Amino acid sequence: MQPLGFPLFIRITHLANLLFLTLLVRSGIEILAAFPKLHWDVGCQPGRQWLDFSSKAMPEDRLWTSEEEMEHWSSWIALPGRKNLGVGRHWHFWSVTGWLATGLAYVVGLFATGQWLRLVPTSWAIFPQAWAAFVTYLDLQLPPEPAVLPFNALQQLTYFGVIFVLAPLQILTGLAQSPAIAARFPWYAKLFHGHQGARSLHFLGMVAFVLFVGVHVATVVVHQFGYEATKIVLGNEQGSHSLADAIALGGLGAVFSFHVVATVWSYRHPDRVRRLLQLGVQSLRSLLLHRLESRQDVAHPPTFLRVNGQPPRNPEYAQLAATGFSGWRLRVHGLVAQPLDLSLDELHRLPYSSQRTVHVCIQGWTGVAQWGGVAVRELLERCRPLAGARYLVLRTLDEKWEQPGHGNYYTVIDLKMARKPQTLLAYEMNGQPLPIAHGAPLRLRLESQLGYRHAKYVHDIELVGSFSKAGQGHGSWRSDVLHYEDGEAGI
Ligand SMILES: Nc1nc2c(c(=O)[nH]1)N[C@H]1C(S)=C(S)[C@@H](COP(=O)(O)O)O[C@H]1N2
Ligand SMILES: [Mo]
Repeated sequence: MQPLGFPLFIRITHLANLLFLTLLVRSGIEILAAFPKLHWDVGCQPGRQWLDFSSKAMPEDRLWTSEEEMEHWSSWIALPGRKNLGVGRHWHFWSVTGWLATGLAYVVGLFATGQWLRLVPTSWAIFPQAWAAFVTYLDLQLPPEPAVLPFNALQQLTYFGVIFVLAPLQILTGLAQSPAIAARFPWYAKLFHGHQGARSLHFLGMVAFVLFVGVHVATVVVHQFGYEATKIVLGNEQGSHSLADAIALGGLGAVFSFHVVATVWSYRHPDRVRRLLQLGVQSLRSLLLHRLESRQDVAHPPTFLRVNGQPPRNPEYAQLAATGFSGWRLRVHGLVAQPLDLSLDELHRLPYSSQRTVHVCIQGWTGVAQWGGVAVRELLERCRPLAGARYLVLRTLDEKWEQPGHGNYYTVIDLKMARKPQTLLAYEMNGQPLPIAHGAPLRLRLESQLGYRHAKYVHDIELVGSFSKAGQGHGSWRSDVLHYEDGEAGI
């Protein structure tokens, strides 16, 4: 057999892989900073985390929100760093798309060129050989250069494990954290012990990747940097060492510069970054996920549920709350044949639905609750949307006093999402009237979507043809202000 060198496709995919992996790690750390704790259980009960990256204690004498648990991490480890979950997620999803394309090109290339032989062990002898190499390393010696492969049995086994076991596991645990997938295929999330199990395993996989890259680079260096680098960069051993070193350093420099530009640009123009990074990625996501309908009927009993978004403090809301919401009304108007104006009692007389579901906050925590109320489709049947109606803008009594100047909290859903059976306006939680902290008197439940779309304190629903005039036009308050995914829910 011919010695297997380092063909061009392997060299190019290595460089692309290095870029995407480092972007994934940094943006992943940014996402972790938004809820810097790891749990195994769906309830994320404070104190029950198995790993904690935060020393902050939450106050016991007042209502705190999950946003206060976020950590501010440096750009040296997080992309972009300093509490930028929204932009960090755009980088993560953009990079994972590039990383998957690179991985696909690599694996197709391996099998198309016969190079798969370099990775896929074809004899059981690999195990004793790998052990022998391991023992040699422990003696601080280098194993002998193998004849056919440019690396030894231990390296081969590790590479095989990384590409065919670790990488697929990262993909599968990543998918299990999508609320749309977990809501439609609850059995799938259960394979990983639910969202929190998947999140914990995804973190451990990231640590394994970082260790692998570190050890991989170190072994290449100790196996005589000049010799290996010449092979890797120029594809043969005859080329000039200094040229090879220059190209290798140039590649590393390009990856480093990309990170610097990405970080600075994320701070300066987060909206442009979102627009650019969502190109293609958003349509792919919508194509894969938008059709998925929540079918949750969770057996797990209700758990602790964090609060996110403080209750409103405006006098109008205070007065309604003081009278048990007796003067409160829900208006449904806009492009409808029959506008509605309902009191809480009238809502209670409409057909009742109830569902027990997992709430998934974009920050990473989850919890289980039983929600009761009126399905949005019941309201649609009564108001009869006109032909031009495409979206529902759900407005709230929440002026967001914590971050003034951005208008009231709101969210946009399209008619298709609105008609899904588990799209619910809830006035009950766990069999009790909805508490103020969780959105009294009425809040949206959108079981295939992230928590920030589930507007609390809803009092006004407008049917529109376009939502460009709602808020700043990005489809939700947190998309406007925190650069979360834009468009209507589910896009
Ligand atoms: N009015 C309003 N609704 C809101 C928010 C908010 O800040 N204001 N936060 C959202 C976010 S990010 C989450 S995770 C959920 C949390 O719901 P809970 O507080 O009932 O647990 O509410 C969503 N609805
Ligand atoms: Mo959230």
